[in-house]
Amino acid sequence: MPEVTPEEELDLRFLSAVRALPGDRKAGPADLTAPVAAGTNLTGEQAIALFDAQAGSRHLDLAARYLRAEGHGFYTIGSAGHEANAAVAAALRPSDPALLHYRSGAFYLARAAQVPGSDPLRDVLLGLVAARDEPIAGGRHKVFGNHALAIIPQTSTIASHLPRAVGIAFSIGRTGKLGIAGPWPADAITVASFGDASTSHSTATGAINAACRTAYQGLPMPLLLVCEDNGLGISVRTPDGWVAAAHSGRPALRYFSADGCDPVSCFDAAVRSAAYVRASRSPAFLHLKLVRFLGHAGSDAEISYRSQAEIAADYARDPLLGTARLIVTAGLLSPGQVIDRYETLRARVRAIADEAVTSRQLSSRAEVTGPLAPRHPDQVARRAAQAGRPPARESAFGRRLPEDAGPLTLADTINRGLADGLAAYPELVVFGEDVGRKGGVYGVTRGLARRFGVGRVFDTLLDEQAILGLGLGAGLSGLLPVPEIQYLAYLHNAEDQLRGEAASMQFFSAGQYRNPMVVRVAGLGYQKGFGGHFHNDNAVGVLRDIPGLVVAVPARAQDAASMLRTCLAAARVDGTVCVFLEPIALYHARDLYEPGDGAWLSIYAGPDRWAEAHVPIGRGRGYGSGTDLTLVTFGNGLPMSLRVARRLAAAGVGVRVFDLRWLAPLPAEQLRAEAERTGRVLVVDETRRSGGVSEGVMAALADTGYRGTMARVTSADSFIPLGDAAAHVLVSETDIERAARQLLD
Ligand SMILES: Cc1ncc(C[n+]2csc(CCOP(=O)(O)OP(=O)(O)O)c2C)c(N)n1
Ligand SMILES: [Mg+2]
Repeated sequence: MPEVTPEEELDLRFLSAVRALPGDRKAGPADLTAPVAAGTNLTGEQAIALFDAQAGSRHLDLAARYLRAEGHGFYTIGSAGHEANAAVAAALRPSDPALLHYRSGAFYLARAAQVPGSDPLRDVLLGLVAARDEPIAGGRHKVFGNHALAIIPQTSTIASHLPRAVGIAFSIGRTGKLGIAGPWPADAITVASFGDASTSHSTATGAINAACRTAYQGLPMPLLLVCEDNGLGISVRTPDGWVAAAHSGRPALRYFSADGCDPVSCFDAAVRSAAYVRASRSPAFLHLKLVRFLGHAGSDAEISYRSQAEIAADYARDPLLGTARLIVTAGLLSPGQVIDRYETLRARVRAIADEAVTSRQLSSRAEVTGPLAPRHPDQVARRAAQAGRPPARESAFGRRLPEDAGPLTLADTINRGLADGLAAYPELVVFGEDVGRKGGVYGVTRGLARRFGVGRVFDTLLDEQAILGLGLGAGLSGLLPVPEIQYLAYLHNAEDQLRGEAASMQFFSAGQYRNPMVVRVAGLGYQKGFGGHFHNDNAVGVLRDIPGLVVAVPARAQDAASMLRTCLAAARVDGTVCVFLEPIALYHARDLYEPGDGAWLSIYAGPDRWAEAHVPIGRGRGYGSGTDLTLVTFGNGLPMSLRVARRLAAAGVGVRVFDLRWLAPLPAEQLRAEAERTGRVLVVDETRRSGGVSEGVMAALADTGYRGTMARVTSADSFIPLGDAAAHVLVSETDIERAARQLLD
């Protein structure tokens, strides 16, 4: 006899258990609108709808396996054993934003059943075969997402959706308070589901903490956290009782729990928890105790870490069987009728699957990358030139408009640029550690909270993942978030929220969801030995390789406000995710060549000059017209290179300096033209020798066909030490001049 596969076993066990249910349907038609039992509001109709969603989900899991075996399917992580989550969808509204665990298939089906015109079985099957017509990711990922169902797609990084969920929950109230039209109804609640092992991930603990703390502060946080607890994270057991112990009794978080194999218990707990969150605008933790069938995924032989007896014991706790039992014992359907429904769904899934395998997959690189990072530079230029109406500017600046304030530093210019942004975009919010009352560690946001109110400029808790998560949720909710990360070194511990979440959202939703964002980051070295590595961090490689991410580095006041306007406009027009990397050492610099020359200050351009001053994304800036040598640089390298250029000019060498201004995308064509004017390029890169900017610049020169000489001078592959020792690792003017002379020889 051929061996029975786990999925056949699951199927057969369910069928025989239903057949064995006692008795036939009671005489007379049951009242489908009445509760199925005393003490619950779950009606017969709802119980049957739950069963349909659960059975549909079960058949999708079986289909994932046969599609894989037939060579058509690419994904086998299923929802079998977790189908109780259908009750959560039943307790919510289809307009409540949902961010789902990869085992929340029955939730997906149950929600779709509330929205006319949905075809969730087809949606999921198209996902399994990576079809181009799949409704959310368009064949880029198998994920539960659907714009019409307010289901926001996830990456597969454990818990990475939770900071965003907190951000969305926060933004439901904040958009209302600011009078901004957002996509969610004012009384919506956010739901996020995840596994038990995931609750231990720092991203989850950080997000749950952020939700609790926000609610504890008295701010609205309508968030329903749903833990689908099957007791396992792949092969690793979650200690018995841990999820309850860790999440019950937490400040400002109401804990609910239910037995996943009992549909009445699940439905009641879901209804109570959702009602609590909706009415109180406070977070709740709904703990569903479930089982996991069919191993972690198709490739996982769970028999290697679980006993046969343990696996078999789970069959008695099958949530689908629990619902079937309820339906039969409540006299709603006979066992035979339950089986008929189950078999009808099997046939529908098979028929759609047969069709799905003929659907087209993404067929070119251009098609795959199309939604990654759309760019409409003309629209961005127009938007960037629009100022807030005069009264908005007047209330932003009072009687002293920044264009009349005389020469400003880089920090002051960014401050005025942010104020102009706040005046131009009513949906713009500025937040981060210390940005509110204190006005930032370097005073860059000084006065903004006072002038624009703490609803728009505010301090957050000390958690970079939560700060970016707030940006992710705010961007999706109609706001224009400008989060600040206090230092570049502290972006790294939260970087996946930019890489995995922000930058991938348009890609994995085929452009249906976007999270516009301008992340301000203070960074880079040269702070005269102060602060050591963590305040002088120069590691930007980690940003430059994120697909679609824009990285701006304004080195001087004259460029900073224009570049900021471009980033804000691109975020608004194209949903662009921008990192605006501000060189700390230049924030308050005034002079360039000699003390007192004031050459690093600049008059702020008034709105009548914004169109002419516009700096498109990826447009660098050239200085000088020498024909002997091109210095290519950015950030702190710019003033150093300009000084070296002047010294070389005194020695009769014609130098031009090119400031990249954008590290991603690089101004490749302009770079080649600047290089060809001299045929000799020295890249001055304050970041590392390995993985730093100069590698990309030299590759871009080679790629664009530049055939002249090139060399580079960089900082060391080192962390930056405290005190005078910092000078040994950071590239210096002496290094630049020496390398330039060598190149000229
Ligand atoms: C950050 C991260 N680390 C590791 C993984 C690999 N991984 C995928 S699922 C999983 C276990 C998750 O267990 P749990 O949260 O309990 O969810 P379940 O699969 O049991 O429903 C792991 C370790 C991942 N996806 N993301
Ligand atoms: Mg688990």
